[in-house]
Amino acid sequence: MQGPLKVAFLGASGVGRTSILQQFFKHDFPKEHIRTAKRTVYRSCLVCDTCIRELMVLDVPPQKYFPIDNLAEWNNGHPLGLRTVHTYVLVYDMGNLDTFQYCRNMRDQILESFNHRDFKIMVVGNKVDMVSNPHTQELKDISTLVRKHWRCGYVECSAKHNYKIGDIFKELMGYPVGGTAPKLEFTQSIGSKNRCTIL
Ligand SMILES: Nc1nc2c(ncn2[C@@H]2O[C@H](COP(=O)(O)OP(=O)(O)OP(=O)(O)O)[C@@H](O)[C@H]2O)c(=O)[nH]1
Ligand SMILES: [Mg+2]
Repeated sequence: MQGPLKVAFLGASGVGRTSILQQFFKHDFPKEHIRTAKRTVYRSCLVCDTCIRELMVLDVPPQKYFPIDNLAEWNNGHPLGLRTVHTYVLVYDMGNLDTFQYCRNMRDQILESFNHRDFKIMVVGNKVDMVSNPHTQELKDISTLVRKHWRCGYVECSAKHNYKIGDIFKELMGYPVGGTAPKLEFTQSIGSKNRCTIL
């Protein structure tokens, strides 16, 4: 088996990073907003079809700046391990599109800070349940920008309703979920094919 797949969830405050991870790893949805004050690590083993992979996910407090080099990562006395990650998951709140700006900014900083591209970036739109019309031009533009121009995986989900949370992890495991804008129904999104399960 390969070493653990190391993933960092990044996003503006309150977009639902912790809720997504609590929903996936603990089958729980924290209704109150308790700000993440220090790094939390979730570990598990994922099985996706015939592929098994150890997973290590970092939930970190919102970062204004991505550490530009290893020294910067160590300098603040609390290294977060952000420079040794395989996939960065940039989360925004679909009910507050201003939070997408954080994703743009963080993506630019990540790309600028490395002289290699041995990592992936994916984008997650959370709180789709807060959006009355998921087919607005603004949301289509974000989806097109991420999928076609950035060439990144993109999932629209609701941590509250456990809707498409499994798809985030399928995508992380290398099974692109692609897809159209979600329908306004909240069912568990893990179908019988490409099943992604925690061991
Ligand atoms: N309606 C709705 N609310 C959500 C969803 N996901 C999270 N929330 C709510 O949004 C608030 C913030 O969620 P958190 O998971 O704490 O957000 P976070 O990104 O971890 O926030 P920080 O750690 O402060 O940066 C909480 O009140 C959650 O209940 C969702 O899918 N739908
Ligand atoms: Mg949090």
